Amino acid sequence: MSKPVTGPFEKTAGWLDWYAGPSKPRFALPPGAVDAHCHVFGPGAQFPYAPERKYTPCDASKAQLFALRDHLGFARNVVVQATCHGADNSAMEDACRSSGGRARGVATVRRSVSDGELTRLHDAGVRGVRFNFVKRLVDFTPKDELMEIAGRIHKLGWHVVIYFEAVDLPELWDFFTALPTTVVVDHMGRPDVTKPIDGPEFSLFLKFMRDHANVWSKVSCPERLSVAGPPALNGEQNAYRDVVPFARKVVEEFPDRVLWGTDWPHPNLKGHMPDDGLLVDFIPHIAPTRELQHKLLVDNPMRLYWPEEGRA
Ligand code: 0GY
Repeated sequence: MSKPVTGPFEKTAGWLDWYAGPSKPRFALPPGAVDAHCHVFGPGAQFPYAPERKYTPCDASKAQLFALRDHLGFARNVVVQATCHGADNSAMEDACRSSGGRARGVATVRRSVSDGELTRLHDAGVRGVRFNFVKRLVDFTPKDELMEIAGRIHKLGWHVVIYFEAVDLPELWDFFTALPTTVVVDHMGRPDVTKPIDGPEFSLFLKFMRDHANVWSKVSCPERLSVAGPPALNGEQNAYRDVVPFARKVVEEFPDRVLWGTDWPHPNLKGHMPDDGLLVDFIPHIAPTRELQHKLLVDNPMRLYWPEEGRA
């Protein structure tokens, strides 16, 4: 893969560039596997970053994303709008349109979005909107505006992706449980993996999924959630070992409502930038059987993002 470059924008101080020489995974992905959470950043010269952004990344283009897809052995991508692009979905839309049908997208929209724009995004491959409640990433959009958007995109058959921190779930519960669509939680609602798996926070998250059959979860981002750290520090077998019980619990209890993604190019990581090949090697630790792996990587994302192909 080519190396990250900086465009016309100054990167946020301390920004870690994505890993340019990922290893080949030892874990063989099933044919048709989907990387269901990844981003494109710019390039800033072509798709400028949003004025209201909270960080300025290094560029991470669609060509670099597709090269990573092929290198790791994925067949398809779901490109999630990153907050550094605000509600300007151009880079994500361009990536979807350039993918030959191998990428679908999740957009960020405001109340002012027209029906025509929604139709255009749908034609490009967008199948969801993302509502972000992580304070360091966005200024909040009022909940009545989000609920109005959810009602509109529900009619298109789209879903809502939600991103929040575990401590905020109680306050957001009523809003989340009133959403009319399928709801996909990013990164298991960011559990604090130093806390017990059967403690109140993660128990509430499991209850959220148990009591609401429309709620799905991405079991992604061990590199973001781990305190134990990456393979280089701890030996490959123990990579991100503190995240394993949390992710495995979700995969085993809700095998038909889980998704996995690389999260390339890994915005806002401190300390280390993961080798995406080793991230793929994490999958069998959280989905130990071929059946679970197939649901996680093929059946579930296909059902949500390419339902017209009717494979699951
Ligand atoms: C992620 C996580 C993060 C960032 C974003 O859109 C974004 O800026 O999603 C984060 O900083 O935790 O899923 O990529």
